[in-house]
Amino acid sequence: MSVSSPARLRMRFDLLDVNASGALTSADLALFASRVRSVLGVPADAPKGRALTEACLRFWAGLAEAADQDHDGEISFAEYSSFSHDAAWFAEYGEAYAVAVPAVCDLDDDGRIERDDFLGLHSAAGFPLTYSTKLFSDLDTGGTGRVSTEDFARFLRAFYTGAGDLL
Ligand SMILES: [Ca+2]
Ligand SMILES: [Ca+2]
Repeated sequence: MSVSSPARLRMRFDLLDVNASGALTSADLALFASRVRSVLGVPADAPKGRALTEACLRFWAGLAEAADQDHDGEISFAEYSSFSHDAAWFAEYGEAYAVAVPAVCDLDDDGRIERDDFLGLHSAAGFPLTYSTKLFSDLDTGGTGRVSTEDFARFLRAFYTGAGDLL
């Protein structure tokens, strides 16, 4: 199974378009954060809940600044397609997200994410189950039934900035 670059662009856009409106807005990132908190049972005012919300706002701010060419508060697929989450963009706007998302899944703070929590996150994000189970197996290199938060963060960075195929 692999996801080519054009397919990944569409997949990323669809994943970011959490409310399936056909465009990306701040509401999508807010909805993502609230769904993830809900599925994992993390209160909005818990430190990791707050970190996730702030990371999502930052991600949105970076998207709006870089990709909303007509400044209408929405990022269309065409606008998204002409933008790239390059490493410099990601370091500024995506890094907090790449840290906060794995952290919120690591409910007992041991640096490992349980399979159910990993799959729960991905279902909250609208990620197809066939991909999330495959991704879990790929990241669970030791076959321990857990994925390290660092490996998951590394995957998230590559998912947004990498040019090669993933999954
Ligand atoms: Ca949307
Ligand atoms: Ca726009």
